[in-house]
Amino acid sequence: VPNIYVLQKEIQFTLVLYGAPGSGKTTTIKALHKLLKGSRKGDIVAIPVGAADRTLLLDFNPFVSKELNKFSVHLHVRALTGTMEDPATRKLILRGADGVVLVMDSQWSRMPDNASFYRSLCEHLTENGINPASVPVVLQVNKRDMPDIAPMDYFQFSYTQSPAPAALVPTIATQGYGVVDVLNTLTRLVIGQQMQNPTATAPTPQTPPPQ
Ligand SMILES: Nc1nc2c(ncn2[C@@H]2O[C@H](COP(=O)(O)OP(=O)(O)OP(=O)(O)O)[C@@H](O)[C@H]2O)c(=O)[nH]1
Ligand SMILES: [Mg+2]
Repeated sequence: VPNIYVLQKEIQFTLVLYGAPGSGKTTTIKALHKLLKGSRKGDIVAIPVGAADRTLLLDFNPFVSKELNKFSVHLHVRALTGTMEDPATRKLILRGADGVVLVMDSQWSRMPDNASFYRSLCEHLTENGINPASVPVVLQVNKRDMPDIAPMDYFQFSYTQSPAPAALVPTIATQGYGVVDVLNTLTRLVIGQQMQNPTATAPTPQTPPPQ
């Protein structure tokens, strides 16, 4: 649930990048850091969470949102990196998520991994007391430059269960293509949900899949 400080006119929220090892989470965070204007971004911080796993944090400096009644928006972006063998850390990373980027590798050979991380996303959100249908999810369909990739329609048709991604965004994280679009799309969804549903506790109706 976003922290909203009405007196200070500030809203803080956390976006989590979730996806199979090798899908492109670290590359996406690095690309965002490189592409965003200096005044907007903080540093990338790596926090050890186990022998092989680390959490990457990218903190944005607060920026004023016209959409949100001139509130200043303070964005935290978080991703787990490493083997993710421990389901406990996979679950932990989703705690307090206000929006999720589900990063998928477009290659046909990665589909079983994509499907398994999609399923575990639903499970771990539920275990964290978050109704999967109430969290905006953007499907980041990464590695569009690789050979043997599934078409965008494949992702569109395969992932329409709860949590149905509100948007699909094709990316080539290594080239920075599409990553800012992912961030903007999800930020807009989280803010939009917040404006419709200021208490943020009542579950919102599930977003229909995009046309
Ligand atoms: N061709 C291509 N390679 C990519 C793309 N995105 C990431 N990669 C490569 O895929 C590999 C894995 O990317 P990472 O960003 O480390 O993946 P990750 O999700 O952070 O992986 P873990 O930290 O192990 O969970 C790296 O060699 C990247 O350079 C892309 O869009 N196109
Ligand atoms: Mg990584």
